Amino acid sequence: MGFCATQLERVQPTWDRILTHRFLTETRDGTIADETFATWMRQDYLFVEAAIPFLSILIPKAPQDHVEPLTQSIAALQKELELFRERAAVAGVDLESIEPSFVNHAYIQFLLASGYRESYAGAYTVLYTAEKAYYDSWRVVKEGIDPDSIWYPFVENWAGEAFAGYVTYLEGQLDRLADEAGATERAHMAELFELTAKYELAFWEMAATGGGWPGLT
Ligand code: MP5
Repeated sequence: MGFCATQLERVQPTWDRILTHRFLTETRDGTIADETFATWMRQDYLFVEAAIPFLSILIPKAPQDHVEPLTQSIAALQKELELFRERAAVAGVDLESIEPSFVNHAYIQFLLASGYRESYAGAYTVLYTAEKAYYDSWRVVKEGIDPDSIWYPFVENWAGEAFAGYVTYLEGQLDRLADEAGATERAHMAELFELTAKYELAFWEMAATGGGWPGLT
């Protein structure tokens, strides 16, 4: 079994909590409150903005055959930000003067620190786990959401065929990087995998409960 399959099995309890999270099931069933979805939109807009410098940091560390795919991923994120702005306009959600929630702030710091401090394989682990979590999460939503929902373009973005192909590509590459890593590095990659899965769960929980800071809201 490859590294990714092994890790997905290891973190399965967390992964199950992600995929059964009420944010996803309520979005799927069309019962999500507009303000709750708006919280996710504002916070994820900031997260995607931060993912651009994260990917940029990886480029100088990347093997040559990863440079073009990483560049393409950055271009895809720019398009994704456009999708957020377009949907926000449709839904009347204000994306101006927004601040990261506590959980989002922590996740963004973790993302950028991983980009700067970890080995390429370590940072790539964070990338794969976050993308895989979004793919699996939006597949849950796709199972029942009304295709006329104003949120459907987000479903198409992360649960469509193009993104599925991207996640499969990342999986193959991460398995290869893990094969090439030594035992110590591979164990650290496993920690980063688990931590990213926990952040993904925390992100849905934050979206469902509001984007405040402890003690302030
Ligand atoms: C992704 C995301 C997917 N947009 N937000 C979170 C919290 N996790 C993962 O990443 P991308 O870069 O939008 O495909």
